[in-house]
Amino acid sequence: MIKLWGVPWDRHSSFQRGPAGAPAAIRRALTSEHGNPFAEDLRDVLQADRLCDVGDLRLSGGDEDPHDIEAGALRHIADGSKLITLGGDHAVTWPVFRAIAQRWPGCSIVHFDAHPDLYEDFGGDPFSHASPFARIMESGLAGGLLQVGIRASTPHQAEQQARYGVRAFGPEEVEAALAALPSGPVYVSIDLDGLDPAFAPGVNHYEPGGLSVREVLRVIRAIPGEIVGADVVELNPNRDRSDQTAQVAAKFVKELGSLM
Ligand SMILES: [Mn+2]
Repeated sequence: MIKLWGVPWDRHSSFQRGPAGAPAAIRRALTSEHGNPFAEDLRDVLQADRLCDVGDLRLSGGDEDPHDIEAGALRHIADGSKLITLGGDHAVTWPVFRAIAQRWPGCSIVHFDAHPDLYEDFGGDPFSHASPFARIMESGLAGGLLQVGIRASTPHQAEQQARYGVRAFGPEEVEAALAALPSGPVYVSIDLDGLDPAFAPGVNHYEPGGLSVREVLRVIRAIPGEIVGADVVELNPNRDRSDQTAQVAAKFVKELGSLM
């Protein structure tokens, strides 16, 4: 079974809050009567015995939040389930991945984003939403990190990519990314700002010139390894237009659910 849970956590966002409201917005889009529950391969993903919505994690807002997120993820996968996490901002990925890596050691990561999110710390915050992959890569818990859609990096983060052997591909390098996809267990992390703002306007950090929805789906479908977990993060419903970005997030949940 695949569990869908929300982590309404945006305490470590650097620019503005909002992604804590994303799980509710994505659920509304997922179950809206404007669409149907079938993925593109005609699988009825939303049946409760396939994609089971286990609700949102309750967070205290204190320093124990990361521990609570990791413990919550561990609890959900303890019965053999796979997990799709609705952020929240990208800071959720570090504690969630810690849980995933306990069950699937050496799991690789395929990460869609405009930004590498590899800052050693951001404004003094090592748990910033701009730093989750620095924490993951320094921990040695990931078998490798492949980034797609990167177009807003910095010299510091380019150094971090080299230091940790990260394979990064810009929006014009989708074919090269397809050829470099990892086998073995894979965790998929989708920051919606990896997409062009034309497709996903409901994010905090606009970075024009990004991926299309179809390009992300192409890459996900081409992953040769087993997808053992995923997250969709950085939706800010306050900046969305007519739930357009929430619909994109819901689409990724459906297609990931079917693939998983
Ligand atoms: Mn980003």
